[in-house]
Amino acid sequence: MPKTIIISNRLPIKVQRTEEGLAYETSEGGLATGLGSIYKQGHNVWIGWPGTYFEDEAEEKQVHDDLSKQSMLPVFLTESEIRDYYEGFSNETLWPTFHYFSQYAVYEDAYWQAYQTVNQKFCDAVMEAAEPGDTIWIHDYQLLLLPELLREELPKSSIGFFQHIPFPSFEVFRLLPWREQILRGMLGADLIGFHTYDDARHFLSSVSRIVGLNTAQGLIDNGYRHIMVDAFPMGIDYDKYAALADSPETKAKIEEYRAALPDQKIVLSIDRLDYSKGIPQRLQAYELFLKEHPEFLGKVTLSMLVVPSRDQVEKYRQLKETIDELVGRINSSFRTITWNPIQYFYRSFPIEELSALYCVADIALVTPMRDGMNLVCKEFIASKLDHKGVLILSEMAGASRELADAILINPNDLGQIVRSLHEALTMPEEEQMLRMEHMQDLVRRYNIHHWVEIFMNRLEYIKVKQMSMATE
Ligand code: GDG
Repeated sequence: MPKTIIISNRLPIKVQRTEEGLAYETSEGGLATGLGSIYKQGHNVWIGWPGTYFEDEAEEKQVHDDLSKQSMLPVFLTESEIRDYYEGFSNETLWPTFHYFSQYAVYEDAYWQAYQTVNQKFCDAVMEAAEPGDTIWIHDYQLLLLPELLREELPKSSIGFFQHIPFPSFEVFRLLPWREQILRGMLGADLIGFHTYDDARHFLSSVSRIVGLNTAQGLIDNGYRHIMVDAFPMGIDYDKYAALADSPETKAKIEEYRAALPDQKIVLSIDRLDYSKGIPQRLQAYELFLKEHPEFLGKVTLSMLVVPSRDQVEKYRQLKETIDELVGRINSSFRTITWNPIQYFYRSFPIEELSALYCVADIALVTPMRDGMNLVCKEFIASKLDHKGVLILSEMAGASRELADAILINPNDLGQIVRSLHEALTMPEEEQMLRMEHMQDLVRRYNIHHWVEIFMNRLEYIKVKQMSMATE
């Protein structure tokens, strides 16, 4: 019986060492929810790194046995692989390049070597589980070489690849010394998906100019197969966020927050710590807003959550310092005994508290410099049961292609962000509700389950099309 194999760098699980031994916490992330309906069925399996380094083989064996009961197969990485493949090539070479921060990119041969080794390691793990006829779905930029490695082993199988981060224009992508190997790696897939048409278009243009293949109509002809490239904007588990907003736990938190911030307009900002998210620019715009609109002093609070991420990488440490300094400067310049302009949290929150924050926020300020999609803005929309609230959204987020009823801004234009904040804070309720309801219809319909279904159907379709083209 053919099965589906999902592969991502991280398994949807956190392993913790407790006094009673190893404990496993399953991820609540959107991808895990969407794919949960697939990988938990029959013999289907999810393959990935469990996120931690294990010192001895006995512990690895235990993790392997425990996870296999939950349809997961772990790929173990050594300390140097974590450093060079994950923190190195994935996060210091590919991440900055793909987010148009190529000045931050590190071109290090040792990183590239580790990236190839670990992609091969993933291939070996897949080969332990795979049989002819299986469908394989590979996720994201840490595994760009895997489609081709698997194609060599399983020439006839269905291989899908989805990239969760942007694909940059040819002029930026070409800067990578390993550009051709990377593209050839991706071209092992039958279907290559991105969040937006622009990402797909950039990818096709790189394939045409670097590899020299014909890419007409989003179909790449490599002489053996036709590979389809398309946009699949990812959605969220809408019902989950709507139900959370209605839960007694969230309602209790909402009361608590409202009592703590009486008569305040709340502007919400939530991101992982990352330079692609535009956090310093957002703070500068807020500072400018307070200077230009003194009538709002004492009446507006920026609730800013920054979730710790990649703190082993130097650029992220520097970014944290920049944010700390800006928050300190703004709070010390503007605060009064009874009011603080910014509530800044550098930690992650339980999902019920996140939900309560989405509910109480009057404005979500989402201003990434670049973002593949951005799910935070969709979660904010799903949480607004009273249909009130305004989304200010960067044009550089994939989500902006769908959410035309947000106030769209260029994150480099601080004056425009200031004007948008003012517009949002003074927007009549009827207009807020009209815009919000439009966005809710869209986010509800194009949810995570729809995304999974569309991708899987398209993969099936291209396999059938390949066969009919081969016999023509
Ligand atoms: C990559 C791409 C693309 C945040 N703080 C807390 C928390 N979160 C959750 C949010 C949301 C997720 O983290 C962040 O998702 P994003 O989409 O905004 O960003 P990335 O992590 O960069 O994801 C991105 C995505 O992949 C999917 O393809 O949209 O462009 O960069 O779900 O809710 N969750 C909890 N506590 C927190 O404090 N529980």
